[in-house]
Amino acid sequence: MDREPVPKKPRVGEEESNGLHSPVTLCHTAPSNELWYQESLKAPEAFWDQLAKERLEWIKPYDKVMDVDMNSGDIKWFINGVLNVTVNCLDRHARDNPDRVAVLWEKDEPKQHEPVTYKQLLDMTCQVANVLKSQGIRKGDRVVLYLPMIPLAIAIILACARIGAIHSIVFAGFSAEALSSRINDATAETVITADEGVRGGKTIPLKETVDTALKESPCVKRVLVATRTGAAVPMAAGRDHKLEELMKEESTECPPEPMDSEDPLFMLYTSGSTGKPKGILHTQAGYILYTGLTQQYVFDCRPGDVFACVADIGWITGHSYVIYGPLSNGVTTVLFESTPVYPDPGRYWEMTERLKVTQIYTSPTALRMLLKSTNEYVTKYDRSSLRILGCVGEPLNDKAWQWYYTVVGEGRCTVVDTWWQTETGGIMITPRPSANDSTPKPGYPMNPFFGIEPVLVDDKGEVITGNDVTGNLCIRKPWPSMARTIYGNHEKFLETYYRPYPGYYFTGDGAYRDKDGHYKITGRVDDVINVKGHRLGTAELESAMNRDGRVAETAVIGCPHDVYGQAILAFVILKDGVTDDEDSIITGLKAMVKTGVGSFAVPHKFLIVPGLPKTRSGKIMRRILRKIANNLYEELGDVSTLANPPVVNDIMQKWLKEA
Ligand code: 6R9
Repeated sequence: MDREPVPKKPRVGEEESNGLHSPVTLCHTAPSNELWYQESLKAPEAFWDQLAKERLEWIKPYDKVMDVDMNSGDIKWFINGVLNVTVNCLDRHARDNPDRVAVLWEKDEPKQHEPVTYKQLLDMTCQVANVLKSQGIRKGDRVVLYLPMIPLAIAIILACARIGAIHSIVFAGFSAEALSSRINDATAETVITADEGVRGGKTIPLKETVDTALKESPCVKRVLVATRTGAAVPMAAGRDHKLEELMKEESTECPPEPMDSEDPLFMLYTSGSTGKPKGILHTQAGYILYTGLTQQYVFDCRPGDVFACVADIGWITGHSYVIYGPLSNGVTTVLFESTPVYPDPGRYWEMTERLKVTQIYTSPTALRMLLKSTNEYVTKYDRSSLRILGCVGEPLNDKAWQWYYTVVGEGRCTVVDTWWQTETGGIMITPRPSANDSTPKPGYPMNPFFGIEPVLVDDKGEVITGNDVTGNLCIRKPWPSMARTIYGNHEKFLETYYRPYPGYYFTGDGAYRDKDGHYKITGRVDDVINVKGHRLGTAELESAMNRDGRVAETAVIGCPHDVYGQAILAFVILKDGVTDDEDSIITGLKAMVKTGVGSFAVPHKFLIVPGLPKTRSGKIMRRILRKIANNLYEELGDVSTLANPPVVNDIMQKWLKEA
């Protein structure tokens, strides 16, 4: 072959025996990094082949790097390869550095942390894996996890991966109903939970919520209950078991199940434009390769680093950057159980000083909340260990970027605003600190990661070339951690991601490419709203509220909020003849969302209106509602297609009165 070989990186920390596992170590020189990016697009097979060989431990090598058709959505990576991701995350590090800290558990209780070494985590994982096997759980079975942020949760997740069961983590803030619908969609026979969770000094009744959920989930045969607080919780005879008691009976050795590269690893539900959340499915080899690679390069992760991604394990950020990415690289990952403001807004920075955190990865909402307090909460702690300040989930506005960079980082650390999605598995667009990239611009995730080729496409499906342009954000080339399907609904998968713009993966986001070719995300182009960095489908919230017998119809939109990014605004039409006062209706609707989805999804504002703007075919014109909620009355656009024009004025009057 006449192509240039992928440039070898200078090895970092070679003198340290506890270096990152991979021979492809960190790159600090701009030219080779840029070369590497070019190479990744020019010869993707060779690029990913080298990385997969060097970074992963295989039980049996693969025959072919990839077989992906971006038109039909048929996706396969590392064909016929056999491996186990837990060997890559645990065994190889426990073998070389058994006493290295794998997980630093930052407990909810202020100033308390507990280390778990690679050896301990491997032992714990194997014990849980043996419990799962003794309970009859086999490769391919779905296991639903509803868990607090405790080290045993990581062992449970990895135990599923050890035996080849597919984990489906449901964020522990979801309601019983939301949990039950996810259990049923996956037809899971096993649920693993804990007695209670603890967050911000409050307890969360996890087992109780599971019990309620299971009334509607007859498929569940067993519930394993881990201990966090030791609270006495009801245990159904024959169905419920204390996990730690079962673990005592089991050996700390469990051979890893040989898994095909394309066997499912996990599913994770996310909101789309329709009412029903989608179980996004990720597979083995590609996911573990890409999350490890991005964790190392985006965060410039070096041997001995203490990496603190403070996301909950119930979201994709927790999956990829609390668990799989950092553990595959053999670094120390922080498991943060608390909130940014408990016991006070200095929590992150006090933790940074105590644990000597080198990278912190949080959300714009958390930053916007923190910058409201005096800077003393930050400056009184020693933050000299920090090198990289990361952010994800929603646009990082200029004010929050500046505060992060100047106050938290003292102008010394690199801010990485990373753009990606549940569906992409790992970070896609990001400044690359190890690339000595051009100076990051506030509000810009900047550049595609290795192998990623973003394109902007207009509504007709034409690729928009040149710079200083806006369009629908799509991805042209396949990457290893791309989602493979929606569990049980491949049609929906194709319809959502591959049919809108044939030949491309469609992200659902809009983006702007500036004159220098850097990317900025302009927001969702579908009916998904993003509140505090959490994706919520408008249809999901509406169907929860529509169950209130007094309501004829509802419409939910996102409107700008200075802390949450977007606030949820609900327009409500009552049935004829309903005379209840507005407060009682709003209280009822809040309760509906709380039970239907979870407290975190309760709308911030309700507007009871006489009607909604609709097209003649009966579709709600959200565009008009959004303009009203943004006080853009002059820009309502063409209302001639409305079936009921006077309603716009009624809504506007109501909004002006109450906003
Ligand atoms: C990882 C994660 C994905 C959606 C995505 C986009 C928004 C994420 C962003 C961002 C602007 C960023 N988003 N990162 N918007 N700038 N840096 O958040 O996954 O929960 O699936 O959400 O979040 O709209 O499409 P997920």
